[in-house]
Amino acid sequence: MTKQGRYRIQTVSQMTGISTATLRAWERRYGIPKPVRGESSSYRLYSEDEVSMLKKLKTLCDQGLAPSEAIPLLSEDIGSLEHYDALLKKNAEAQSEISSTQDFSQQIQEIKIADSAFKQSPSAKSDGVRQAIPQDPKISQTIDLILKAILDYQPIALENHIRSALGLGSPKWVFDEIFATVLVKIGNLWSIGQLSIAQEHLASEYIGNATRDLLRLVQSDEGQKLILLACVENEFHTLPLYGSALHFIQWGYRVVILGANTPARALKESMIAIKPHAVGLSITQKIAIEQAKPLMQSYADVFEDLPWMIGGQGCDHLKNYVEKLGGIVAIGSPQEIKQKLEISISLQR
Ligand code: B12
Repeated sequence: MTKQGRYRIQTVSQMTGISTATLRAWERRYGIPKPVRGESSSYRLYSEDEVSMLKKLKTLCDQGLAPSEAIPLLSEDIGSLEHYDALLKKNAEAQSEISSTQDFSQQIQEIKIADSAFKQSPSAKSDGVRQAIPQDPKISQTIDLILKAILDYQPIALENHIRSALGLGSPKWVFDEIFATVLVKIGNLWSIGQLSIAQEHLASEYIGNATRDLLRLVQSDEGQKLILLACVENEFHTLPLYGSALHFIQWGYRVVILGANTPARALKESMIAIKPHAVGLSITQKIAIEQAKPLMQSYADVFEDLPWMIGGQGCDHLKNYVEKLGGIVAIGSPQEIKQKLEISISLQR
């Protein structure tokens, strides 16, 4: 056995049965293996020790352990497969408290592999795609359970796991850390063909219901400055709008949410009726600047002197144009966005 690097990644993949994408993903995520780089090239070179370690890791993963569970076992002094078996049995017993079958960890394993495959794919580099990396194991377990219920089309389990997520933190925290993470993972899985549109709709429906409940519970119905919130015309991603509403409420505003696909004329009617202090528009799906310009102009015409702000994954490239029209673009830290809005409202009134 040797620690000297000698095998290139393709060879190691053939020797171990682990794909090159997974080898790179494990290296990035867990720091294992740690191949050296060749002196005359930047190729990864793996030693025999590492190949043998990877074979053990693969055996453990094939038997149902996630890499994060299997890696700590590698550092123990494991001489024989009987010892592996004992560890796996112990682990399987612990797992059965969470789920009655090993399908669970296998399915979660698949989600994780698909997730890391997504991160290597060209879509991961496209605009508007957020990466979600939950840190706390309790949070990631809840996220995994919600995802599994979605993948299995299990509405009752989905409802239950969403309900238990609600107990983990404040409404805004639950939305940002759990729901948004699930949604981003769903988007990632969908974009590499690992999740269907029906499953995406199921998730949106249940997470949407829970978020509307949260909004109803946290909202005060009097006394504060009012923000009118809507998605721009042809925008149907209401969940980001709800997420932004939780931010506004936490900053001390009251919100009225008009929802999806709201043209300027519809906003005008509601502005007359409820006299908001500002309007927030949400754009998730990126709109080409040539189409966005007349759209933004139609809103600016209606808002006149009323402070207005656009936010969401699809708004960054509109910054210059919207600012020219007198609007605010929600880019920067929540604190900065809050401050810009406060200044704009105080100058107005
Ligand atoms: C759920 C979902 C759907 C659901 C929406 C359900 C619903 N009621 O919202 C459905 C199935 C309807 C859907 C449809 C489509 N979707 Co979709 N969808 C998603 C998904 C998976 C999650 C979106 C989400 O809720 N994210 C979580 C939220 C919380 O995160 P967020 O957007 O960052 O929101 C925060 C901030 O942006 C900010 N914010 C948002 N708005 C505002 C406003 C203001 C004023 C402020 C201050 C802040 C603010 O606050 C929020 C909370 O912190 C995303 C994947 C992803 N990565 O997001 C794709 C995604 C957004 N969808 C996408 C696409 C392409 C589509 C479709 C075109 C698919 C199709 N071919 O039909 C359609 C378009 C529909 C339309 N015309 O709007 C792409 C968009 C790519 C792009 N950049 O343009 C994504 C990124 C998927 C992907 N990986 O390609 N989708």
